[in-house]
Amino acid sequence: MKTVLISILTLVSLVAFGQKATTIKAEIKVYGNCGTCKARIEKALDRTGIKTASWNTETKMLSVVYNSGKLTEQQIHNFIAEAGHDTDKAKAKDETYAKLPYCCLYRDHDHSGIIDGDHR
Ligand SMILES: [Cu+2]
Repeated sequence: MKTVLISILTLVSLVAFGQKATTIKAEIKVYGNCGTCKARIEKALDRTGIKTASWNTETKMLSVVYNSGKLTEQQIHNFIAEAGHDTDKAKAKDETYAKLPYCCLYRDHDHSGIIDGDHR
């Protein structure tokens, strides 16, 4: 009986520990072009559970620090897609993408030759 009780206690504490909210840092590839994209992506992640979010216009990598007790990484992908930007795990709806300004169209336009600082 005592052994059973200890086993149960161990199991309960393991489950409790497993669900403990932890701060996770993730690197997510987000498709986009310019400073306007950066502002849009970071604004989309200005919400509860996300501590910091910073998108690099050069590498197209988003560094995000979030609370895994409040949201999942997939939800972060979905928030970005809702703002009009594709990730490798979530795709923006065509009608959302179509509303982006020209400089932000990353799917069918190659902006790599544009040197203007705001449109890299
Ligand atoms: Cu843009």
